[in-house]
Amino acid sequence: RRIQSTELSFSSSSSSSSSHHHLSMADLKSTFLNVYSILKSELLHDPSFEFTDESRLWVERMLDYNVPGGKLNRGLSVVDSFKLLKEGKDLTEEEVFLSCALGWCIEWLQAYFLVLDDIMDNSVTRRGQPCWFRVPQVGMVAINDGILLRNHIHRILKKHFRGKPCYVDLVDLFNEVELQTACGQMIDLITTFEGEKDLSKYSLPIHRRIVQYKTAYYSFYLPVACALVMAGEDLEKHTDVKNVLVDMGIYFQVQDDYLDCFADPETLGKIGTDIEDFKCSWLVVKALERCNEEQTKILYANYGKPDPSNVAKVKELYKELDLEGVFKEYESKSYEKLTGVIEAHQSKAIQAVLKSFLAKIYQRQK
Ligand code: DMA
Ligand code: MG
Ligand code: MG
Ligand code: MG
Repeated sequence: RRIQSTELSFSSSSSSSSSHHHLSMADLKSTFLNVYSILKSELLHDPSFEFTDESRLWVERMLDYNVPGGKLNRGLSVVDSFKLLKEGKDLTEEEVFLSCALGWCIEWLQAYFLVLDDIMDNSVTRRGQPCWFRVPQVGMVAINDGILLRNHIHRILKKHFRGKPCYVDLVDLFNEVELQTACGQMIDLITTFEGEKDLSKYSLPIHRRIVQYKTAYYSFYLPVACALVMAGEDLEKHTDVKNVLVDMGIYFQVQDDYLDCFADPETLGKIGTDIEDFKCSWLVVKALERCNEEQTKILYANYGKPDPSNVAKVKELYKELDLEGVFKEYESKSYEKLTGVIEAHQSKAIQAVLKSFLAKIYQRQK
C-alpha cells in the first residue's frame, strides 16, 4: 500500500505545503517511530503467510518487545548520515521514508543478534526488561523468533527497494555484514570454550579481532554504508571511511566491555555477564597486562565462575588495578586519534557524518 504523507506525521513546525522536509532531531525520532508502525503492519499482513489471529499477535508482541526498545542510534544514523551526504538539501518524503526503513533494517538485524546473543551469553536483562527467552512461554521459541527477525529484513528490503538501482547492493551489504557479525559471534564464543579455560591465550589482538567482527561492522560501518548506497555511492571507493568506522566500532565495544562491569545495571538496561562467561573482555586483557604474580593467581582462580563471590573478587582486583583510570585514558586517546583521522578526510560531508557518529558515543553511560 502507498505511504500517506499524514502517516509520517511530520511535526506541525514543518511546512505541510512543501514536499520537502526539514527535520529536527525530535521530529526525526517520531518520524522514525512512525515508520516502525508502518513496517510492522506490513509484516503482519505479509501475504506469504496465512496468519491466524494468534500467530499475528505473537509476531506483534515479539517485534514490540525486541525491535524498538533500544537507543536507536544505529537506525537513526542512517537518516542522519544520508541527510549530511545531501549537504543541506532537504530530503523528499520518499527519501525520508526509505532512509528510515533502512535504519529499521539495522535495528531488526540488531534485534535478531541480541535475542540469540542473550541465550548464548545466558544473560538476564536487556533494555531494562527480561531477555526475550526468559519471558514465560517464550523460552527456546526465541531461537525461531531470531530467525524470523532475520527474515523480516529481507521482506522490508524487497517491499521497498526491489526495482531500485540500489537493491542488489543493499541485499549484498546486509548479507555481507550479517556474515561478519555471525563470524564475530563464533570467535567470541569459541574463545570462551568450557574445559579449556586458559586466560593466557587472551590478548589485545584477539580481543580486537572478536570485536571488529561481532560489533564494528554492523554497528558502525553498516549505517553509513546504507546511507552511501542510498546516495548512489560506490562502496568500493570508500574503504577509508570503512576503516575509521571499524576503529570507532572497536572503541564502542571497549566501552561495552567496560560498562558490563562498571555501569549501574539500572542505567545500562542489562546486567553484565562477561566475568561469569569467561569472556575475552577488554578489561580482563588489560588486567592481565597489569597483574603481578599474586594478582594473576587471583584472576585465574576467580575468572569465569558463576558464583557471585568469585565475580566480586575479580571486580575488586579490577578496582585495585585502576582499570577505571586505564579506561578513561584509553577513551580520551581514542577520541583524539579518531578525530585526527576524521579531520584528515577530504570530504567535508563525510567528516560531518563521522563526527556526528563519534559525538553520539563519546563518554556514553549506556
Ligand atoms: C554483542 O556482544 C554482539 C552482538 C553481535 C550482539 P555482547 O555479548 O558483548 O553484547 P551485550 O553486552 O549487549 O550482550
Ligand atoms: Mg551478550
Ligand atoms: Mg555475546
Ligand atoms: Mg557486552
